[in-house]
Parts: sequence; C-alpha cells; structure tokens
Amino acid sequence: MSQEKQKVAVIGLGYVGFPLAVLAATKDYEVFGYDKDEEKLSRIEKGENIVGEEYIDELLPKVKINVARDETNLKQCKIFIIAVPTPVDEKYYPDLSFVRSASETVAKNMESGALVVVESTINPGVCEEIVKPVFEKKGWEVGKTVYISHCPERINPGDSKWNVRNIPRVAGSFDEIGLKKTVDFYESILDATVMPMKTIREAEAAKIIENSFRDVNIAFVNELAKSFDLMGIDIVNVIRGAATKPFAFMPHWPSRGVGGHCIPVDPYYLIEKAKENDFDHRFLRNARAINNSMPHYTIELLQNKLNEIEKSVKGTSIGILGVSYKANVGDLRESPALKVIEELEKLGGRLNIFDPYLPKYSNVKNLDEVLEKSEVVVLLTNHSQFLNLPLENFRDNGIRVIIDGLNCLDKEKIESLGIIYKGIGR
Ligand code: SAJ
Repeated sequence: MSQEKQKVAVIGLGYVGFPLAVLAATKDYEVFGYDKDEEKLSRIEKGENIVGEEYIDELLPKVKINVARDETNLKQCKIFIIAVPTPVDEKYYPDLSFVRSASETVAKNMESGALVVVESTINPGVCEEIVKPVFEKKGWEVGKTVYISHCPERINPGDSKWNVRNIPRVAGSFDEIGLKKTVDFYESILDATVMPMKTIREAEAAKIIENSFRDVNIAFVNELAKSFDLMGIDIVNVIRGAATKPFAFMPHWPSRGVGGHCIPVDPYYLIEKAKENDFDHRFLRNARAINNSMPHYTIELLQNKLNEIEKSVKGTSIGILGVSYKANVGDLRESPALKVIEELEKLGGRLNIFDPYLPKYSNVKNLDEVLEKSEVVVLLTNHSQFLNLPLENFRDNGIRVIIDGLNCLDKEKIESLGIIYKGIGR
C-alpha cells in the first residue's frame, strides 16, 4: 500500500502560488489550491496553465491540483503556503489585508501541528505583528500546535532561466522545529538551496533588500541619464563601458520608469516600517522619487523634440508602443506607461495605443495601424515584436520623432533614416 501523500494547501493561486502548487504536486504531495477568484479555480480545474510560463506547460499534464472551493477541505492539510498579494495603496502604504485574511482562513481550517509558510513579500515584523496574533487568537500555540515561517517568493515573470524550481530561497521561523520543517519542505520540492535564517525577521528583510537594491540601482542610472542628457553623453554606452569591469559593478539601465508588483513596491514596506522607529530611509525615498519622476521626464523629452518640429503634444497623433511594465508579458501593475498615457491625454495628445499582450488596453488593432495613424511614436515597453520591426517601417509611414523609453532601438539607424530619435539618457 503506497504511503499516503502529505497534503499541502496553497492559499492564493497567482503568479507565485500557482507555480508552487504545480511544483509540489509533481513531488510527493497532494496539493489543494484555494483562491477567492472563481475564474482561476475553474481554469485550474480544466488543467489550464493560468500563468502562461512555458516550464509550467511541461509539468501541468503530470499533476492534479485539487481545487478547494470549500475552505473546510483544507483541514486535512499539514502544510499551508500563503501566497497572496501584498500591494501598496495610493499613498504607498503596505496593504496587508490579504495576508491577514489568508491567515484567518488557515487558522480556522487547520489541525494541530500544521506548518504555515508566508511566501508573500512582507516587511520585517509582519509575521510577529499580523500573522502570529491571528493564530494565537484562535488558540493555536506557535512552536507547539502551529509552526509559522517565512520563505519569500522570488518569482521572476517571463524569465526562461530562473523559475520556482531552481531559484534558491531563504527561510526563517519562530522556532527551530518550524525552521526545520520549512527547510525540509522546500528542499523536498526545489532543485535549489534553502538558506535557514536566524530569525523570521531576517527572512522578511532579505526579500525587501533584494528588491530595494534593484530599485536604488535603477534610480542611480536614471539620475545619471538626466544629467548626461544635459552633457550630451550617451549613458547606455557609458554603462556598457563600466560593465566591462569584471567585478564590483552591476549594470542597470535607465528607462521610462519602474513598474511591476515588486521593485517599485517593496521599498515602501521598509520606508513605512522604519517610521515606527522614527527612522527615515531618505536614500530609499529619494530613489523612489527619481524612478517615479521618469514617466514625466519621458514626456518632457517628447515635448522638446516636438518643439524642434514646431509641434506640441496637443493635437498631435502619438503612437504608444507598449503598456505592460515588462517585455513580453501583459502586466499593467504599477506600469510607468499608464502614467505617460494619462499625462499625454491630459496634454491633449491623440493617442494610438498598441500592446500585443494587452489587446483590451489597446485602441488600435496592430502595429501597422499605429504607424499609419501616428506622426510620432513613444516606445514604453520593449516587447520583442517592436524590436523586430524593420526601422524603415517608421520612415515609410512618415514617423518624424521616436522617443525610446527603454533605449532598445538602434539610435544611429533611426537617425540615418531622417527620424529624430531620443532615448532616456541617449
Ligand atoms: N527596469 C529598469 N531598469 C533596469 C531593470 C528594470 O528600468 O535596469 C524596470 C523594468 O522596465 C520594469 C521594472 O523596472 O518596469 C521592474 O523590472 P524587473 O526586471 O525587476 O521585473 P520584475 O518586477 O518582474 O522583478 C522581478 C523581481 N522578482 C521578485 O521580486 C521575486 C526582481 O527581484 C528580480 O530582480 C527581477 O524580476 C529580475 O531580475 O528580472
């Protein structure tokens, strides 16, 4: 008689929870998926790859994910993974309501001895101040009848190399038993190392600094881009040159701004948390302000180039190439393109918007239509489809100015075609 599989519940079946559920189901676990979104649940029941990642396509046919519509079905699980969103609100305050409500669902539907792992990105202190009290209020004793850990997700959407299987992790818990249970679980499903942290706060802090590191480095080159624009220096070439140094330099690239669910969000977790100790993360705040200024800076570049041809934004037909925050995915979260579009509309621009991954957000059918209808073009997402377009198409359609918000087009070639080109810092 084969040994009964251990049951794992994944709460939150998005770009983090769903790949983890699939991966665990390929190992010696029976997986139960729980999510508030009925559409997601029915698509999973139909065996659909709801995140669209290619490596999931290979794994999906081999697995079965039990969709738990009734939360009491979760009672049979011994391991609970919480992978719900942790966005910030319009004032950039962390919204932990999803983590709280997921914790309540688990605390109501578990049995003694369960392991609860929060994967969502949270600031240091959340497991102690938000998650742990939820379980204690339900009568569970952390370290005895429930074990609570944090193993921050590191999913990189659209990345063909690094994915839930092979990305190393860190893990922290309130006690040694909880830590061991957590490391054992992740080592049983990952082809990657799991570094045990000394405290749960260390694990919470690790993820926050990973992404804050990226945000401040992008802000660094964005500030350089503005300065070098005034000096007539091509910042992209300068960074390429600096990157020939084989140590102690890590290239980042200026752009129309920083979008996504992680990089522009996570630093605010630290900024807000530190305020409780009257500490001001000035450096992180300044980096956020620089990155948040880039959509407007992109418009200033457009206005300067329109002036060169005696035009203004008002009344000009402007092609917008890309709305997604990242290449070759259709994701609008914190997308800088949305801020550029909003401001251009306020200035009276007539926008022809096309994103191949976001047809609902496009107001023209395809790339050809954008070029036919537009006098100037602003590229805001470096989708491969845009990079593969022969540049002569811009000239043949009479495009007079190209603003390259991702510095991804061939500046020299475009200028040789008689088109005015401006990138971010080049
Ligand atoms: N961006 C720049 N310049 C850069 C890099 C990115 O302007 O040099 C912009 C992008 O256009 C995008 C935003 O920043 O709008 C975020 O880009 P990203 O490549 O960081 O993409 P994300 O948001 O998917 O970040 C994920 C993160 N993964 C997790 O949080 C688990 C991040 O930690 C990874 O470092 C990142 O992928 C990655 O390495 O690609």
